[in-house]
Amino acid sequence: MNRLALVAVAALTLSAPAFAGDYRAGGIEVRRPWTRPAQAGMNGVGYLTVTNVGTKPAKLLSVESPAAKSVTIHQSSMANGVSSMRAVTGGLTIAPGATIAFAPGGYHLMLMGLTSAQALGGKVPLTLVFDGGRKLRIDLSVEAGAPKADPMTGMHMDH
Ligand SMILES: [Cu+2]
Repeated sequence: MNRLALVAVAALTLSAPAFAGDYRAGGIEVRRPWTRPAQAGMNGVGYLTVTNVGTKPAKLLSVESPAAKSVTIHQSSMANGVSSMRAVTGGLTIAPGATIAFAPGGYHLMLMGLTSAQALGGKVPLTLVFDGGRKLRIDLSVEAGAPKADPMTGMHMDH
């Protein structure tokens, strides 16, 4: 996909309230949940965008999945040229109208100990647990991801 096409897709996603693969329930909206292919027993990494479309703060407390032994919220950061990641404890609060992006280099969901392989084109079920007993059941779609972020993925896409 060339650069122009990518820009067009991004603009379309921003303007469409209910894109395929998006979820909305209980004042929470999730867009474009995805992950990369991974082998069983390895760790997977989930990405998505969460928007609080309600009028009160929402707190993402935990994430559950039958596809992994456990799921934790992680945050990557760069300090002095060194990339590191830490577990986010105590949940993640999203202000009304705010969006939190889980994306390469920032927040992400670590799927620890995958119970089966994540194959390209497949789906990985997740449940996002928010305060107030709200739960949002979503599927991460297994995609090759942005070639820029991972040169090896780009090479394998040429097959
Ligand atoms: Cu991580």
